[in-house]
Amino acid sequence: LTVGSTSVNLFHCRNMHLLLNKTLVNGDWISANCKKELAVLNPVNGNIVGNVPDMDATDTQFAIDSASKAFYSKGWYDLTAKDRSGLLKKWFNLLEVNKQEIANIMTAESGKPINESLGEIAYGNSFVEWFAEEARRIYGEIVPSPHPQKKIYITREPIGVAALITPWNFPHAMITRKAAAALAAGCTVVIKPAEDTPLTCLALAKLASEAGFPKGVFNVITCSRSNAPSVGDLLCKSPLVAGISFTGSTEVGRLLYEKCASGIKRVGLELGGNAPFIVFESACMTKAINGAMASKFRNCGQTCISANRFIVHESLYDEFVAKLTAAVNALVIGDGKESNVQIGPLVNEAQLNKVKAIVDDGVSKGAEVIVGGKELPDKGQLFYAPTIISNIQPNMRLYTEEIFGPVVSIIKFKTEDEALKIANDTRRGLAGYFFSENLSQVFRVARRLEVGMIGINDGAISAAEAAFGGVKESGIGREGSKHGIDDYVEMKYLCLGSLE
Ligand code: TXE
Repeated sequence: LTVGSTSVNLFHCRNMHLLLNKTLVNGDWISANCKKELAVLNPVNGNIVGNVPDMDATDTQFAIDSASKAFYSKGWYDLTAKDRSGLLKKWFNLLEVNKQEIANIMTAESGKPINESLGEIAYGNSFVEWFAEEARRIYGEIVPSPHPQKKIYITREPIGVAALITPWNFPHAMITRKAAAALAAGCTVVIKPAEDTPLTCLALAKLASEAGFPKGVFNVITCSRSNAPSVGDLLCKSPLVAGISFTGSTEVGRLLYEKCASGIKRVGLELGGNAPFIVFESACMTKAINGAMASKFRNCGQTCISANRFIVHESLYDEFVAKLTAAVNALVIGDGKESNVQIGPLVNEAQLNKVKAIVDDGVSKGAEVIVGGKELPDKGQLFYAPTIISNIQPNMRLYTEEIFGPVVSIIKFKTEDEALKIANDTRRGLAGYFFSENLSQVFRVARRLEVGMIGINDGAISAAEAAFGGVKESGIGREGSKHGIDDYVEMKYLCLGSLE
């Protein structure tokens, strides 16, 4: 079945075999039961990039049933770890070969500059490669027993069906970071990508099926924002789903966590942040400016680990502001399909409105715009100027909320204690950054910052090898690294008595 027609508005692509208008459930490419479709828009100009099924709870139930059946099927349950590793390696190779086409789709549906899309794909693929290797290292334990007649074994087994709900800001990497870990562990997956960016997810699904994952192991539910609550509700409440992994807003994360409580379901949450970025007196200014630009303006500031509050020592303040202003003024803004563009549009109107409202709130309470602070309608429909704002106060949304846009909020400090108090004055605790050439200060501050990840003299911190996740209201659990498997395996204790 085909859903509607796809109006292709892409570029550089002669052969778009990955731009799909159907979704993968139970090994088949299908349309929605309700025959409704969701138009995916290019944020630069509002043109339709493609149409996908707008699936509902009935479709979701079918996907859950398929994933559950596939979990126990011979073709999957009986595979060895080496076989699962081999499938992941094939998927990785196909993702590498097709990276330009995936990047084109991603840029068209998210507005992300094409070089950043390619960068995200390299990052996203690295999780598939990493977990292909980790699949073969999911070891159990043999524990010294206190009883001569009994032996103690601990095995680590896949939890079952894993539901993965992902956001639009990293349409590829947020999926591979979860799905590759789940598949490596031996789980089957039901993925619900964000309504803004389902096309990248479908491209990944197509390549997973080409890699040979058995029918029902890899399922995708594409749906509109209005269907997301009923789809999410079912994923959380179905007894056939063993665990949920969610990346998105703290508000939705909290809701899903509550829904999972009644079934005592495993939950992994990677939620929003409010990252401090501290520039201490001993900082190297070049590193601090490069770090600020990398951390703040990647994906137009729509990154959960993006620096949110810049806390700068009074002795460096003027120089930092002047150099950052020069760097911001040099940014190339435009349609991300052009290879020189560094800043694209915000992903949708809701995000643009959020950025505007947060800046307006600050300005009404006395914040001062140094550069930017306005929309750029001549660039396209959802563009907001890279912005620097000073005189930030704790009662402003610029201080308390994750802005998720290209806005630098600067606060001046005098002492290390004062900087740390400001940095930790938030219920969020995902990433933090600080710049210092003083080694004792490096270890002191790293210990006291209440976050899950820290960039020290560095503004770009992600790696498949490292444990990604937050503290406080920024989440539960870690993704990537050897710990990324933990959300998808359950320990089982075997007590083996005498066999005679
Ligand atoms: O997130 P949502 P939004 C933060 C960031 C941003 C804000 C809002 O501050 O400005 O959240 O963004 C699905 N049941 N982050 O509105 O709503 C939704 O369809 C089940 C940080 O886009 O959390 C999408 O797939 N699913 C973040 C996903 O949740 C539901 C990345 C994320 O959407 C649902 C994105 C429901 N009831 C935003 N409601 C990060 N941590 O990187 C929504 N969804």
